[in-house]
Amino acid sequence: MEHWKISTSELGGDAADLMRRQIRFQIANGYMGYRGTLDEDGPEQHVGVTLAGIFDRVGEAWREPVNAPNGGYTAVSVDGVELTLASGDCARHEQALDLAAAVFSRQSVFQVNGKGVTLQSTRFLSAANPHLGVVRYTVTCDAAASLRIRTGIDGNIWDLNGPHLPGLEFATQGDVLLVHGKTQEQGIPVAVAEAVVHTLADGKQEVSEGRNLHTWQIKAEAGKTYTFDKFFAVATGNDSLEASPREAVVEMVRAAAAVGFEPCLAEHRAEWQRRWERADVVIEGDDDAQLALRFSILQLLMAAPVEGSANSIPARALSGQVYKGAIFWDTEMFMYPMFLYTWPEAAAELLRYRIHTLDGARRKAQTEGPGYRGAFYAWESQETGDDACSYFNVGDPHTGRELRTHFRDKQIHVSGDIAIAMWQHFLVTGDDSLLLEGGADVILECARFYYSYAYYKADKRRYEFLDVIGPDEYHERVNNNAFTNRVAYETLRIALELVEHLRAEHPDALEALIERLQIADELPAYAVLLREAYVPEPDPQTGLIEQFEGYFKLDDVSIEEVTSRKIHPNEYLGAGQGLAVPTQVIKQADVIMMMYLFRESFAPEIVQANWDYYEPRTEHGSSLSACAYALTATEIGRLEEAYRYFIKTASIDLKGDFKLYAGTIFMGGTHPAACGGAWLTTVFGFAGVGRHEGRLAIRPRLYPRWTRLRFSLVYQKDHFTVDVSREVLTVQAAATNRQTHQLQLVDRIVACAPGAVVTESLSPKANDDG
Ligand code: IFM
Repeated sequence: MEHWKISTSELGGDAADLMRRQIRFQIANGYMGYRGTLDEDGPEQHVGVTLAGIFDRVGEAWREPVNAPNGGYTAVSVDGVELTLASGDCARHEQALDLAAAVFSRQSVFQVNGKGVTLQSTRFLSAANPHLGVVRYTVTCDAAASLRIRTGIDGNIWDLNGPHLPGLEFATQGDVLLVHGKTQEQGIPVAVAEAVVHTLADGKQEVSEGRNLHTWQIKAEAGKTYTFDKFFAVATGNDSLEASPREAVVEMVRAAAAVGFEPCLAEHRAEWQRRWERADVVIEGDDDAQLALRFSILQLLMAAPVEGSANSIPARALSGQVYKGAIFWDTEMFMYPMFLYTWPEAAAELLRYRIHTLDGARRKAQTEGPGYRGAFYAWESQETGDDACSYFNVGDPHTGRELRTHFRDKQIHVSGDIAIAMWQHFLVTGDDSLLLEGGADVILECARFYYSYAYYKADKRRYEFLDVIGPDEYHERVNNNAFTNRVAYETLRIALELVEHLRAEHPDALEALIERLQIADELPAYAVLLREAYVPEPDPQTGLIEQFEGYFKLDDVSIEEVTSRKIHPNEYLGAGQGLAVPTQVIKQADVIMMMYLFRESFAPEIVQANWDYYEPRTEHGSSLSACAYALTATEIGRLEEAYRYFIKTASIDLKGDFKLYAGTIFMGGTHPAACGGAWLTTVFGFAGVGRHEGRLAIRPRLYPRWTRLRFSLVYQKDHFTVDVSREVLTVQAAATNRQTHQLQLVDRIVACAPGAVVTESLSPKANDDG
């Protein structure tokens, strides 16, 4: 199990340590996430079974995803003493996460009245049936004892802004327990059922303290192990099921219980094996990097939306209700590329979510005005695509007051980020069906949005993008942010290329599209805007690109100086009066993010000049920042710096090295964008994978301590295994590939037929200089 398991025997710590542990050990299956809490935990320990794609609002509080009643609940008492880690009776505890199949397990040994009691459980959320969770639980006492086991569904739910399921109802159907309710805002039914398979003597069913339970009183024999298997299922009114959620979950747990624990686990493991065959990356020579990267990839694979759900991956995945369970640009820019190159069907699912929420983006353009049209995608997007981001999105920890932020109304780059991802799907898969499914509408509506947003500056004879926020959120309402302008430019370029593609390949679809969007009159104007759009270029003397107009005139003080001025440790450095606002200290990669995204467009000396300028001024206040620095560092052969940032991005959740609060806002959860950044840095960065002149191109610059990198890629629907050692780059094409590909290996173009193995020797220079 080397590099396939994490574990801890930590017992104590403060509330923050506990929270970080629960985040690290969470499991998910795209439909729901289950924080790494223990079987006996309840809302005080922040148990969360967070559901994908179902949201609710209570009063004026933020809308957030719904947490389901906890079907994984079990509590045990021995001789009248409840066994909990907090009780002080726990002598030894270990919990583990099996990365190969997202299986959580725990073993806790308690000492009660001189008797040793061991609790063990194994929990997984089925990858084969996403509604299903399964737990095997065992209790062993080393002396005769009076044992009480209570297991079932806990209807006491921890919410950030709930309760979302008030007035839960409890029922039984034969041996199956049921808890169900409806969301407050839309009355969407949510149901959880649970069935237990056991060989215990008869117990009883009862509803007690908000829980629907099976209870057993057992005269436990010394050394005997008491085992039972729990099957719980969750369904909501959002699911396409033949029966009602209540009927469906009862049916599901009955079926799973009839199949049994082992076969359910085997089916789950088989699905995980298929996932890892696609997405695993082997790093030889560096155990820390291997574990951190695998853990990062696991986070993305666990969060991949269920096929056909048109859901996407929220900024904190399914680890809780943080950030309103919303989908940000994080998904397309940081997570999506891994799926695109390893599991394109899942990548398409992520983009379908944007197709599905296009109307929400259209509504936002109209309401955020003045005169905006097209698709202004939500900064924080939920199920309809309307923006969940509040105008006051951060709190001041001194006064508790909400601070006006402009994330929602000014972070316009999000539309272009989505359009770029949509076009990438076509380029990398070679399949334009997603464009015909609505992807083309998304691209053209994003272009239309920028067309409606641009200002013509007559004296400069150019179109500008004013009053925006770039990726660096500490500087709001700036003009001509380099990243934003380039993304807008690229969106318009893609839109026109798309039209040409459709004209050549699908003229009828183009005609229908133009008619549907009523865009015929505007298209020529997009070409003019493209010609005359202002895209900041490097200064000819310094090579620097100014992040936005006036940035270089801001106070050039160090990050240490700015942070030393804080009065409260959780103080937010941006918004109106934030300490970073008058300075050149930036929150996250901005120009450098642009240099990663458009890496074909910048010469190494330009990247280098900007990296050296912006890096000391970047506070990395966002988990999205480190990977952009890592990636661009590989482009310029700064492999030590690249590695430093790689480890930062890859181990954020593994080490729990993240903020729990921004201002007054709780932010604890996983960081799937950083996890995606770990994959990007490894595969696009150290292995040098990319597209060049329409070909799959690989130009390795292996980190010196790594002796080998091995991974799989899917390109134009064909499969390749890539193996980079210090001496040679080897690409093996699957025998089932449909065509011969022209690959660019370092500087050579090589034909790679189905089943062929092609190699390129790597000089030490190739690896070390990038
Ligand atoms: O999308 C990011 C943003 O760039 C920085 N603040 C956090 C958001 C969610 O991760």
